[in-house]
Amino acid sequence: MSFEDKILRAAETNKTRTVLALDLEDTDVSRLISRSRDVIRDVAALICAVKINRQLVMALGLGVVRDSIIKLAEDFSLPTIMDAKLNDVGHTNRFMARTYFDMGFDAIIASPIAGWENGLDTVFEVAKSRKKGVILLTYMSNPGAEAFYSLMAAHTDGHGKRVFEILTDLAVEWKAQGIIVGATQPRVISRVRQLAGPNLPIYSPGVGAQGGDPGAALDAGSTYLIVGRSIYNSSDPAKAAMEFRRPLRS
Ligand code: O7M
Repeated sequence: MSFEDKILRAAETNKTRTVLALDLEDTDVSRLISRSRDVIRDVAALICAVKINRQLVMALGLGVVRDSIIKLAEDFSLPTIMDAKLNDVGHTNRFMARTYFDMGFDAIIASPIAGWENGLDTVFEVAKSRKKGVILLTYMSNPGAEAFYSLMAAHTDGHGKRVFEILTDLAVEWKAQGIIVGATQPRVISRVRQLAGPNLPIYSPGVGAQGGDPGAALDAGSTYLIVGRSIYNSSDPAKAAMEFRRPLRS
């Protein structure tokens, strides 16, 4: 089953659009593993995917992430997304994408800034051959993101476009399986939805702890919400995940 089918199936089964960002920190490795696993077990029926950041891979190593986290997510039929933010030249991108996919990840996040030729072409190639997903970072959720992503750039067609508009066009052209737009920017989400059409999934981080409003992001056109601290730092993660839960189709 492809990544898109897996996440859609989990979203429909669990009546949710929440992707759990599993970014826990702990200096004690075995406690980090058990806390991460506990959060997944607590909220498994309320989320549609698990996103893992490089910080967890740094702390645990890829083999442990595979055996203790990816396999657990699979037991709950939840796809896993590697937040690698790939942004290098072709051969190293290919190696990283292949390695993460070999570990069992269903999708990978990359930065479109690297461009296509001898950049992200290799990532899409590897992903396509294995029915994995590539999700592109299009507008970040932090306040400082505006300085670059909203910059007006002269495009080759002669018209000025903002950087995020160019990145959205590229995601469509490259047939990405999703794009990331911060939930803190509902107006940007609306514009991206307008440019990308109705079918390209928009993943929005930045709700809760970063101040973004889930309802505003979804109304503007986001498909999925990426939520971390508001769930895993809660004394009752399941209750917190319930509060973020929105059905995919109402
Ligand atoms: O809910 P939080 O704020 O605790 O976590 C948000 C998660 O989304 C965390 O894993 C970040 O790495 C990620 N994220 C952002 O917060 N902002 C962005 O602009 C982009 C991402 C992201 O997922 O990038 C791929």
